[in-house]
Amino acid sequence: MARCELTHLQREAIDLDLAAAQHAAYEEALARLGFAIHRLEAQPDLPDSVFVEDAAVVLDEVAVITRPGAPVRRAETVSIADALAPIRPLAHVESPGTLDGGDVLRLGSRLFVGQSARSNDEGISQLRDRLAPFGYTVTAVPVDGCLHLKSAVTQVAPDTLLVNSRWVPAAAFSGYRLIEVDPREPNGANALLGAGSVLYAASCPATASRLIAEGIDVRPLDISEISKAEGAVTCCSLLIM
Ligand code: CIR
Repeated sequence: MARCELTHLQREAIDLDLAAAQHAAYEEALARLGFAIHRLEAQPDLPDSVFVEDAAVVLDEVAVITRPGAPVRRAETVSIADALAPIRPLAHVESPGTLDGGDVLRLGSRLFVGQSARSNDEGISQLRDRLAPFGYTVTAVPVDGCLHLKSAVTQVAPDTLLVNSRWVPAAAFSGYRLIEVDPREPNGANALLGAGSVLYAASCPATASRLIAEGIDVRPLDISEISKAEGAVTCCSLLIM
């Protein structure tokens, strides 16, 4: 992790023991929500491999193995494809397409995909082609100022999204109820919805209060070390429901 990719952050020392403890607490929080944890082997030569979300888009009918936008991250897809092959037919994003799973927000049969420094139009178009046979629609959304679409918007309840509308146009999500992050917490739009609860960074208490006021069950997690690697709560898992 000390050699992770960084785009919007300056490099800071990461306490690896603390990072491991925070990751273990993250796993425990998912287990408490009822998820069975399938842990992949560590990949010490791939500093960003803990961010498994970026390597695949898993749906009921198919798992699309991505082609991450950062070339140094492309080898991460090998172990993810191995893990998913027994449970889903695989499809692949191919060169010159690039796609990071962090750019893919799935809302039922609709997928919103960030046009970011990591995901290009060719990658988004390939995702659309791979998923069209199953009835999914893919809508490209411009992202500006952050790493991924899900840095700027995530789902927090069936029809409700948490958004930082300075990084993504809120109009792209008309029809959904939007909760805006507290302006002091621009990184607060990444929340992980699972089994009706939301895992959420403890570093964003003002935004957490907004979620709680809307009746959302918020489970705070200290992810300070993961955040230093430009990660957040969604990126450390692939939820298969
Ligand atoms: C990267 O820059 O690729 C990693 N250091 C962080 C990836 C975070 N992934 C995510 O939010 N889906």
